[in-house]
Amino acid sequence: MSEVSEVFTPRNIIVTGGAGFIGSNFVHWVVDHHPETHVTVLDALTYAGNLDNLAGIPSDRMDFVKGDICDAELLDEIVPGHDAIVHYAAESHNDNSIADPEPFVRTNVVGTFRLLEAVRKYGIRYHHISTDEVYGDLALDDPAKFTEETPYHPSSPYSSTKASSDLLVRAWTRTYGLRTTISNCSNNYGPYQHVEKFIPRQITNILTGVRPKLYGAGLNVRDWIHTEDHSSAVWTILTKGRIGETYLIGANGERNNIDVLRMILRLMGQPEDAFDHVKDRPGHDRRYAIDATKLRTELGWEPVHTDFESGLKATIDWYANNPQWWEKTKAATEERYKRQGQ
Ligand code: NAD
Ligand code: TDX
Repeated sequence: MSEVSEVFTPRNIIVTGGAGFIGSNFVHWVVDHHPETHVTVLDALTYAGNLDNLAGIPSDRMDFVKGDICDAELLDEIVPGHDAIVHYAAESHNDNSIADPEPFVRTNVVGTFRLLEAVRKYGIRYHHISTDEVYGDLALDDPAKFTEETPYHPSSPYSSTKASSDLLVRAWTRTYGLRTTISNCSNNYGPYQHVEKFIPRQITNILTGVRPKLYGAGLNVRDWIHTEDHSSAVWTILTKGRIGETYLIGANGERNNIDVLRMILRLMGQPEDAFDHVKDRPGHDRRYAIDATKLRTELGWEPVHTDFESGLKATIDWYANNPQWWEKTKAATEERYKRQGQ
């Protein structure tokens, strides 16, 4: 049994990747719920980062630093004076990792190494954001779900770099006594998700008169969680989690892709068969499923967005009402997919 942590009250945190989909949701969540906490966002603003995601945050609550997590000198400049790093920055898309894995090794593995070295040097807390994909996949008819004890078995270049980064955190914690926690979350959905990902891609396809694209037969299962529930879980783990521990985050949201796509089509007033089957993803994981008992029972966390259909409807409305947010990236994203035959 590892050390029982006292409740940690972070006053001045760095959020890496805070201009991305999930990181920016966490920044808003902290600003809205914790007036005592100041946030410094460190983000390289890659194709996936967007400062508009942080619009409306008062300047006395957040500083923004444009920079690369692999830049050790920059970390020496900005880390002192902070009491924790919450590390979201990553190359996050499986299909991109299959087309070009190198940025994934650099940002996800080397970037995490640089942050851990800075945490070691300045003696601050560190929370590591990871994914359920590190556990590989489950068979469609397997009653099992992933737990914190499931062996690592990643399938894609993306998930293998995330698994590598988790292992670095564990080793730095044991060897150097770093004060860390790790969370592995299932598939997120909600506003501000890049149009390369499944749900926003299909919504914005329909909005632009393009038929949605389903990989293979569409029987693959993902365990969906609203990104706000992910944010509340991360705050819970950062403040109450036991040092050195891993917590799985999930909200019992298992659904197969074809059912999600049909729901999107129905909610958008389209025939449920108005989509194309396209080439499957190489190595496509069949099913993810999270058992979040440890997080729920030990730390008392509960999701609030438990009605997937109403969360999906609100997400569709957000994309329909905010075309200026996604239109500039849509064409380039679809060009990339076209080259991959998807
Ligand atoms: P995203 O691609 O939307 O955002 C990633 C952010 O990181 C961007 O703002 C980007 O500019 C920034 N970034 C990338 N490389 C950087 C670098 N070298 N230095 C500094 N900043 C850099 O990703 P997301 O979907 O918001 O995912 C965030 C985190 O959550 C990732 O660690 C991902 O592995 C994890 N995660 C995602 C999901 C999901 O469903 N999307 C599920 C579980 C875990
Ligand atoms: O056009 C598509 N058609 C399709 O059928 C796309 C983009 C995806 N899919 C399928 C592939 C997956 O089975 O939909 C499912 C979800 O795909 P993604 O949105 O690419 O997510 P996934 O590969 O499951 O990974 C996501 O969840 C775990 C995030 O992108 C990761 O960052 C996170 O770690």
